[in-house]
Amino acid sequence: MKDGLLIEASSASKILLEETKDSKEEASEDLSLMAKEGHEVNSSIDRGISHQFILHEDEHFYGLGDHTGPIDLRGYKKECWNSDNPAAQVDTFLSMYKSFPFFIIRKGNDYLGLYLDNTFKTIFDFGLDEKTFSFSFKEGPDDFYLFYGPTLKELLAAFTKATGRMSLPPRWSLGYGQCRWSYHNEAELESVIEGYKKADIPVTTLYLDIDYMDGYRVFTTSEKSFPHFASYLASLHSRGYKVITIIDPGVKEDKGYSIYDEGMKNGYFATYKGKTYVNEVWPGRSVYPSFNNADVRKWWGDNVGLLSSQGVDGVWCDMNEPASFRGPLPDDVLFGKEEHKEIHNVYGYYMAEATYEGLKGHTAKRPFVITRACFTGASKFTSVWTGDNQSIYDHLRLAIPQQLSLGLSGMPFVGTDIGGFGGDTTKELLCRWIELGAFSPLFRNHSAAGTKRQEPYYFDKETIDIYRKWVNFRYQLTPYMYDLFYNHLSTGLPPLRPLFMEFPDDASIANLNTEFMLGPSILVSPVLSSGENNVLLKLPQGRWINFFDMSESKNGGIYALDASLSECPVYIRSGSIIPLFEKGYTNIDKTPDTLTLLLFPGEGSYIHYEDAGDGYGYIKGEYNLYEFTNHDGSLTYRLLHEGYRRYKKIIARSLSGETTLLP
Ligand code: MIG
Repeated sequence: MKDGLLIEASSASKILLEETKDSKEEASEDLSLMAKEGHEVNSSIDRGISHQFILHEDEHFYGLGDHTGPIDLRGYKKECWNSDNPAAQVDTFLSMYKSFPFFIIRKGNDYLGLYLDNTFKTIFDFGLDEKTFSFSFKEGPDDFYLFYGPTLKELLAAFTKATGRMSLPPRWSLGYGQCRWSYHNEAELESVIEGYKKADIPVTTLYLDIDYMDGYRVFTTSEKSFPHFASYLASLHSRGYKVITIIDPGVKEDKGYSIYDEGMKNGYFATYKGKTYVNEVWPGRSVYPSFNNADVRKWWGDNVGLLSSQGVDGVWCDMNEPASFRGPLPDDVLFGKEEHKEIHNVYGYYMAEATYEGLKGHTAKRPFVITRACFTGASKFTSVWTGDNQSIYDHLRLAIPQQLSLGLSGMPFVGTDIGGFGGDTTKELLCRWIELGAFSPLFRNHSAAGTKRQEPYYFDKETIDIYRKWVNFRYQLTPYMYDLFYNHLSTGLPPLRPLFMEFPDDASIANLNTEFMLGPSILVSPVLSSGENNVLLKLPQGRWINFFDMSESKNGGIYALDASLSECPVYIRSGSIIPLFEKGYTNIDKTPDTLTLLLFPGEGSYIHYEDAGDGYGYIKGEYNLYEFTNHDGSLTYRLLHEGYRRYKKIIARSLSGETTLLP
């Protein structure tokens, strides 16, 4: 694309995108005085190529990964430059941990996606001057792709087809997890297990943060803290738990440490002015693997394989922006032949790829990776969490647009640190967060070292009861959540969806930041502020049924609803079928014998996927696919595919009672 060239993308002769004639290099203002006074000076003013488009009144902008602020980016400026910024995340943050240089323009009922295929720092201005919007960058290719729906769902299908979708995650990854920086040893993990048992709250995954390592040396375990690492993990497995361990990219500069020595011998680390580049992270002086090199990824993956052979079930990649304690890496640090300024935004992507391939190559199970930093297309390898939020209501609220924006950027498996990572949580905040978090694919409570303990059993009986209610609810919802990942394979759609994805004709709900859909059927409207035992529920046009009381229904509109501390309003689109596992289902490795279908009043159909929950048997056809149809409370079904042992019992529950079907 040349500067000044007019491009038009039109639907039925409507112009959807119109480049201004003076898309060009922008002049930079002199802000040095402000900088002298200590103000943060926007680094983005020094631009190279800029594409500028005419902004119309009816245009709104979405996507760009887990940016802070509202879901509609109109009026905001953002940058893609992966950043580990420890300050409390606020709307004006320019960049977060991840880069998704992809945004969606909604113009009336039309949707246009624009993907800028450039890994260098890129800048997006969604109409600060109220006349134009633009994107710009100093370096890298001037290549961008347009995706046209016409619907948002079709647009996302096309975009994820081009950039990649997530394959089926292991079902256990949808279970509940407890994390803390850090559980230091077996005794601490045992006390977590005990705490959950006493509280009668199920937990599937236990996380080990950086202190399980020997002096933060990646791929080691501490002899002192975990002297019998593999056999201890085996003991956890025998009791039904999964274990996810953190790994960091920074390799300790330490002669005699095999990872360092091997990497040095093979030239696997980044260099600067002819020498291995050293910065500082948790292990002290550290070096950075060049994950953009396939040999380095293979080597890294082999080490991930060794970790998994000790019993680690999933791997959590942190600090891969990459983070550095002694100032940022210079632009011209070399990762192999490529400069840092080009690799920076894809560093986390490549680390996640290396980690995923390592797991995949070393077990017959489905890999599960979580990463903090990544780039467009990373869903092929990894899930994400939104990084270091804080125990504040602003971040409970932010969780909704953040997760929705990730989904609109092609990332389906998302979650936030439940309860908030930094700072001390409160009883009320924790309760409200578990109610929201129960709908996130990644369902994990995590908190920082030194903060008030955040495991639910440290709180009073009321908190424990509320927490248990929502964790149990989530385990029951497992088949619906898993179906959404099956659905993602063919549609590219995320489980968490903004209302306008499902109800594009209702402009009144398009920019809501307080509600979301889980899949096509479940609308969630959590309480997001302290002291408020109510919500202002906005329902799109149609008929909605209370999930917890099928006899109560509402038409589209706005309602003031009570929601006591234990309640989170959940409304179901009429005619929906919601599959549940039985109360008490917590052994998430096991496909249960019974499936319950809730048939909400109205007409609708639903595709349900059943398999072993892990491994690759499904690729050989070892799964069942059911099509259920809801005729206002009565059920018919067809088996679309049979390749796995079937449920022994299917129960259909509707307003008129319960019927049992033998499959
Ligand atoms: O500099 O490993 O976002 O989840 O607990 C902090 C310690 C490093 C940042 C991660 C957080 C994790 C923490 N890590």
